[in-house]
Amino acid sequence: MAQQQNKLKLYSYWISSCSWRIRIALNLKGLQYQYIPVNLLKGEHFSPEFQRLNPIGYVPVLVDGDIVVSDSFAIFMYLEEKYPQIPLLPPDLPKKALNIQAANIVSSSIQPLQNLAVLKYIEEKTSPDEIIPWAKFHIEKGFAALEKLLKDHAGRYATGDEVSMADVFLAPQIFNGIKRFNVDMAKFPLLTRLNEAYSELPEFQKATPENQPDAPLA
Ligand SMILES: N[C@@H](CCC(=O)N[C@@H](CS)C(=O)NCC(=O)O)C(=O)O
Repeated sequence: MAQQQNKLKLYSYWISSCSWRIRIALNLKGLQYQYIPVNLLKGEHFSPEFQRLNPIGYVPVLVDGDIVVSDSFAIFMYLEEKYPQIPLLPPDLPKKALNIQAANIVSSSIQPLQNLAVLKYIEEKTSPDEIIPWAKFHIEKGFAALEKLLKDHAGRYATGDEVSMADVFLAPQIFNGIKRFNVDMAKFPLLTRLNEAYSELPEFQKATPENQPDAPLA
């Protein structure tokens, strides 16, 4: 069983939902890590040093000794295999597939469409007024699919009564939908209920943007 030998390093930005997923996973797995802030608004992700770690220049990046992994999905899978003591993927194959599907809806069919770089592009090519409607449209499409996908499987959490991968990806995305893009959550009762359940868990609370060292002082 792999023990934690090196202190992990996480390159993260306080409000980045992709970084936030990994903060939750690390907390749930009880792994200590060093937090290295990358200020996206100041463009620190475009620096040559950061781009050497992740050529596409996005957070998060995890450094584990000599190993560098970027992309939250890849980092999650890496952590799951390297640190299996507290698993976040269920052994039951259909349930595992459901978790991967739900997580991937967030990470490939929702978040990329509301990423900073995409919103800047929309703003430049159309107008600042198009940003929120664009993001909202894609988030709501994804949320509608997630409601349908999970409705017959959810327990206290997304795929049952144990916290698992789907929850790790859902929590930051639901928060973003509500706080940054004014999504009307009345249309998504299951996601609303899950969001309430997440807010009670210390591992999720510790990972929220306002609790990060690079969060601006209120
Ligand atoms: N698929 C990647 C996406 C990473 C990503 O989009 N990160 C955002 C923050 S959540 C970022 O660094 N954005 C910088 C930019 O858009 O310029 C992942 O899941 O890690």
